[in-house]
Amino acid sequence: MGTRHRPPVRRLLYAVLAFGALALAGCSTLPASTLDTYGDHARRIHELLVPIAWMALAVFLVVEGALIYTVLRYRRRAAGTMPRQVHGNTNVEIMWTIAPALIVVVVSVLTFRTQAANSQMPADALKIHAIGHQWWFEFRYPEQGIDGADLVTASDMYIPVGRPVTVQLEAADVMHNFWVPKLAGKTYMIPGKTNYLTFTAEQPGIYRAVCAEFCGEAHALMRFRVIALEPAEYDSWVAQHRVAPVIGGGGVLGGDPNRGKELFLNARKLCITCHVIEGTGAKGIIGPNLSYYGSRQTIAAGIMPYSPENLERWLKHGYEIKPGNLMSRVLTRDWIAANLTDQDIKDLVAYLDSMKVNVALPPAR
Ligand SMILES: [Cu+2]
Repeated sequence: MGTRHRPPVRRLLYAVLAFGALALAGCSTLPASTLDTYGDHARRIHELLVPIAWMALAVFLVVEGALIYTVLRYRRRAAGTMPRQVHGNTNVEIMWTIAPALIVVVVSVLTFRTQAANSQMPADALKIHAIGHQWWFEFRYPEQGIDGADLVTASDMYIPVGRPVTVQLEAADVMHNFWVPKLAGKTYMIPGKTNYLTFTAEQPGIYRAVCAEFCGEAHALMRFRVIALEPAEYDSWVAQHRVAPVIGGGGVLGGDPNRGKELFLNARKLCITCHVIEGTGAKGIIGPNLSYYGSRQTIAAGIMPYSPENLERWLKHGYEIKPGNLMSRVLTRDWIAANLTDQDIKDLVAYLDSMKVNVALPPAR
């Protein structure tokens, strides 16, 4: 006799159950869970989700229960027998028309209430412009700039805890979508159209966030962090950021930050073609503003933690780490081999790492 085989249907069922269990487990443990909220906007959506989920469960149980009951109760028992045939039942038809209509009304009222609360824009909210680019997020602070220029950063959006923030959402190229699951529901960034999203972070924390709209080759590698600081700490971050960065510290990885700065500002090394560093001649606007780069949480739009070692890897192998990224269309493998020595890269890392803002960082949530 051969070995016993499980019927394929049962194997499929096991696979579906296992996948479902894993998926559900993921909902509560991933750092980007919408079920674990730290902001008013996300919490209101969660509070809407819960009653709707219970209603959906009740509908599921009633419908599936009736189905299973009917299948068992009226199954064919003996050859040639037929159950009693009936045509229509007015009471049942009225009931199954009214019940769904009532459910839709309840869901609509709850949804409109949540939408109204979530679209409020208090006048005292902090205004931040968020701009989606392929494939990174830019953040501009018009209220905190100097001499009419915005305070600008990228990939890390700093906000104060307890104060509403109104984010003005725009896109530089294609559609993107701004989503901080633990703080606020996702909102589109659309070229030529401005959307607004207001939310308040209720606890200090570093919150993961993503682009939630497929926007091209590196979409899956387009992330950011929202860093909610206590108000005094946030004010300190702003005050430090309003001053042009200077080289502080002696350099990392054996690099020379002063030589790194010279390389950075050397037009033939191309950094200044695309990047700004406040207070220097670097005024390119295609790529992210790199002022105070040494305080970034991540490199290459959220795809790896910030460290001098990772920054060195990024500058050497960006074309492999984030395929499609615009910098690698210019800084190809061949261009890097011809124009930057290993020591040049260490010096650039030392320069970028030397510009730091001192704030006490909150826990990652
Ligand atoms: Cu995107």
